[in-house]
Amino acid sequence: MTEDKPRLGVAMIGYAFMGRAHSQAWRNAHRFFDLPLEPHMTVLVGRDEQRASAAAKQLGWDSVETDWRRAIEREDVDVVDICTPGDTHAEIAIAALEAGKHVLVEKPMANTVAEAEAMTTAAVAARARGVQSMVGFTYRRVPAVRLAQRLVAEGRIGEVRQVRAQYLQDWLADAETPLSWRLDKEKAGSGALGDIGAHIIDLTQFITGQQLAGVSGMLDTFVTERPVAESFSGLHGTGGTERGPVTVDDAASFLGRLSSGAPAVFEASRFAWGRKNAIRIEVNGSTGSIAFDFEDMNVLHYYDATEPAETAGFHRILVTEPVHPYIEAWWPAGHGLGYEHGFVHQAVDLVRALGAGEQPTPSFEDGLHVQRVLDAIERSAAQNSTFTTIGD
Ligand code: SOE
Repeated sequence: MTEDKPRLGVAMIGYAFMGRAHSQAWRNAHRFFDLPLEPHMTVLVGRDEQRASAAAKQLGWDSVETDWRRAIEREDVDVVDICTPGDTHAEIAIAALEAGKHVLVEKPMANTVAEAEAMTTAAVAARARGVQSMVGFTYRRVPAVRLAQRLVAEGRIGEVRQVRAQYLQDWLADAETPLSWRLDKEKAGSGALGDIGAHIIDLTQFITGQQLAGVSGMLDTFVTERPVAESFSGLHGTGGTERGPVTVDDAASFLGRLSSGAPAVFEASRFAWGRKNAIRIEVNGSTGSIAFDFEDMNVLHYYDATEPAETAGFHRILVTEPVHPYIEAWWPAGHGLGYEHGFVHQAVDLVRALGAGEQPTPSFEDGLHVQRVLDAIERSAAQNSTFTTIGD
């Protein structure tokens, strides 16, 4: 069906939780959506040849490299998909862009503003040569989130007055959950702040169409030492008797002001027992509200204050109709989508932009702004939550 489409060779670096999520996206995108180019799962990169080969076989990659530098030199590679910890993003992304490869990088884009700036400089130079780049803020691609963004842009809730956003998980609430790279500042940059706080910053900016102009934050680390992992897979592992330090925040609480001056309240925690992947965002406007919770991800709640008071109330919109974003390519109404579909939609949007020779979104400029927000929250927290303006 898609045989005569031009080929798009993909190299994916890293094959843990995110690598698995991206692999199913590369496998399915062109099978469900009509794309201008056909992605090929050309090469998976991992340092340990045996483990990388086993992962490549399981996930469907054609070949393996143990050095990412070799992968970005390959002529059969057009896109480099970076699914490694944050401390490697800048070096790989810049080298790939300079080698003429399009780049998709997992969030947060980098560990520091300086790295994100260097990546953006490389992205701007590459764009002039037709080489594109994108940051993987996947939740933008959840149909209900897309619908929320559309309703706000169409003025269906009027002027944005207030936002409250939470990203709550509980995989660290057990003090015996062992250490992993996500708890190491050198590797991850920050803790809940960058890992999941970055998502709600991006979602807020995406849904409202506004940037955060300033923030005030608090960072807390509840468990400062944990068992060193003997084995780890996804977010869970087994620890031994040796213990090591946690060098990042466990929870980030922050306030922000959008460019319009509207206030936004945020909370990111990996310690919220019972909350597994609860991304909740509510936007109140002058004529209505929208509310979303990822734990019920096929639903968007919409309140239209212009309706007669007698019957007004939150509409529970089941976002599974063919008229809803991305749905037509999937299942009949009511059958619903899951976590993995956001990654497929991300691959779809990237490939469509590449086919059209356009810059995909979110761009590295968008990612850099999120990085600046993260940095401002850290600086604010270090100064007793002083309100900190986000610089250019
Ligand atoms: C861990 O908190 C994590 O895997 C994040 O790193 C991802 O971005 C999120 O999608 C799921 O949770």
